[in-house]
Amino acid sequence: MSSFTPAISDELAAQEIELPSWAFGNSGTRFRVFGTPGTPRDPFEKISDAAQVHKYTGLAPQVALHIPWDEVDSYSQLREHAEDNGMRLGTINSNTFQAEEYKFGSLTHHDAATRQKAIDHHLRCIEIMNETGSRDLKIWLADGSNYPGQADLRGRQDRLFESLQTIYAQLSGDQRLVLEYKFFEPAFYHTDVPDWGTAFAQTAALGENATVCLDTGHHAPGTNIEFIVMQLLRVGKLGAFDFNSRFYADDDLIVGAADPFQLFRIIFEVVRGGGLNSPDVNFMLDQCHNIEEKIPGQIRSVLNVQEMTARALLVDREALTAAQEANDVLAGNEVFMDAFYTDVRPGLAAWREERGLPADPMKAFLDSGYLARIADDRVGGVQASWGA
Ligand code: RM4
Ligand code: MN
Repeated sequence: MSSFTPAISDELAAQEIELPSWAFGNSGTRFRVFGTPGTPRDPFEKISDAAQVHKYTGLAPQVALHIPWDEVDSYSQLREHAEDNGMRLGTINSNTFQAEEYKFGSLTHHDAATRQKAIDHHLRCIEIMNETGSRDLKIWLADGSNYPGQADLRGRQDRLFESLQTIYAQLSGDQRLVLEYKFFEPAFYHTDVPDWGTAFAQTAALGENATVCLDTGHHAPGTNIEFIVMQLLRVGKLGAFDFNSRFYADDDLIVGAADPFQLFRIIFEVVRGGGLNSPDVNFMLDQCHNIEEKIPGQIRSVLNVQEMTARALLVDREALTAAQEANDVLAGNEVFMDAFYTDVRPGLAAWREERGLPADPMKAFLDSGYLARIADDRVGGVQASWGA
């Protein structure tokens, strides 16, 4: 028997984490893209790989696509393939950072034709969403400038809003626009959507189906990310997470690898703010594996998210509130830290077994022989993300 209360077990059972298709393709650094045996040859194979993560963890039934990296002739076939593998197609991520025209910007560009090209790309993404059954269009822009005086900061912000409005108007039903911010890179002086305040201002003006995506790797060092989580949940604008971890910049490392305590603090605020297992908040991973094996890397990440969720759910909220209201600084901190230091791994292993999942998903996957099989089958696979 797992040691969790029935309420905690139920929350854990409801948790879903979306995988990024690009985690399964080749990626690298600015200096080199390293290949891996068994690299997918097409988006179908990326989904097959993602399905392995779900098969062994029960945590990840949805895959996000990146367009054009995941362009296929038939999205209904891709959807069928996903469904045959027990998966759903999820967030559609747009890409306006790899075409020549976007050198000086996309949705913010001063040239109307360039802006239109970027808008059209998003309209194409919405068409794809209609075929894949996806709810969310996620926009991350590489737009920015490198030198003071290079660009009209205000004009770009105004044009961004106009472009987003045109895109937003094409959404239907429960579809959402999710705007992701990042404080720098590839631009170094200014970025057009650098922070949650800008993403909030833009999406608040668009309407209620526009929300903010918080990528945990997109803040300046030392930023109190859990505070942002709290605030966005409080005002009903936290639409999605891109989870990953970082030591320095946008490192896109395994979730929880660099700072497990930060992950705990973030997930605690999600729980506190009603964002856990809420349809309003999509938990996605945004990681690019570079030197480690890709499927095990994703397995490690989703398990880390699950472990921190279990720990966050263990916080004795009543005792915490009592300590806070008594101004008992040390008691409040102790209640919080007690949950963080609890080793939930044996409890989760038992919880998994109760549900017919392997107690040790990583070992079960490695023992399955899947990696050797794809290494033999998929000679010449070059599906790439950053290297494309
Ligand atoms: C960006 C951002 C986006 C992701 C791309 C690959 O830095 O995090 O979410 O789609 O990388
Ligand atoms: Mn991201």
